[in-house]
Amino acid sequence: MMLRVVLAVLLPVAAYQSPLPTDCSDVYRAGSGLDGVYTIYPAGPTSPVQVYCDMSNDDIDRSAEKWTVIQRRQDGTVNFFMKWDHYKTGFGSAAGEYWLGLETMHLMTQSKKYELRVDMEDFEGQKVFAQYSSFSVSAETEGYRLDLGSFVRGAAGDSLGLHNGQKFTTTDKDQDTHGSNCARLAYGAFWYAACFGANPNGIYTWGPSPRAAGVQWNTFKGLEYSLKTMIMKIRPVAE
Ligand SMILES: [Ca+2]
Repeated sequence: MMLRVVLAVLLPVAAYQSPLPTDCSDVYRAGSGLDGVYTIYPAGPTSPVQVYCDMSNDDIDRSAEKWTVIQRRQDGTVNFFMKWDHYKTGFGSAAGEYWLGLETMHLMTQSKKYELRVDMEDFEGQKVFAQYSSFSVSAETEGYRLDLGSFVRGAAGDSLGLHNGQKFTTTDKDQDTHGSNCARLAYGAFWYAACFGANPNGIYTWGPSPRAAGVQWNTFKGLEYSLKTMIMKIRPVAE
């Protein structure tokens, strides 16, 4: 009984002092420093979104903290060969494989300046990453265009640069620069040009794949190797 009274008094004050988190950086600032699934509110209090927060340092880069994961492949349990509406709203599970959704990515990246990091690993245990100085997604009326900053560093190399400025393409919405539909050719969905250097949402296969349709990063393992993991994550750029 006493606890209930105390909570009733404290909660409105706490809510006033701590606005709802819009990304994992906010979650971290509010005192949660552990990796895991958290709820964020990029579109306001009535639209909670579950995300995986990569809060801790890892073994290849000391600065790998407070990242909001926007895409994750790791075991092939989620089907990524999905259509426009799914890529718009998001799918999968924040505890496993998922795509955050283009609308949420747009809302997040129009309110703050974000940087992007892509972590990946092959089936031999080699881990690399590629980091970019900025990442934003335009509105749906502009095709959810990718606006990507410069390649900063990472042994994975720059396979995403050629996707800068491209609109998003799915099997049922062709916005690429290829005569055909790159989502159909590459069994994925992405900011394809004609067609890709990176195919994070391709078909999950195990290692060598004879055709360019897997989870690929050209400057790491080429276009005939499907990676074990691919994780795209963003965080606010320190101003
Ligand atoms: Ca096309």
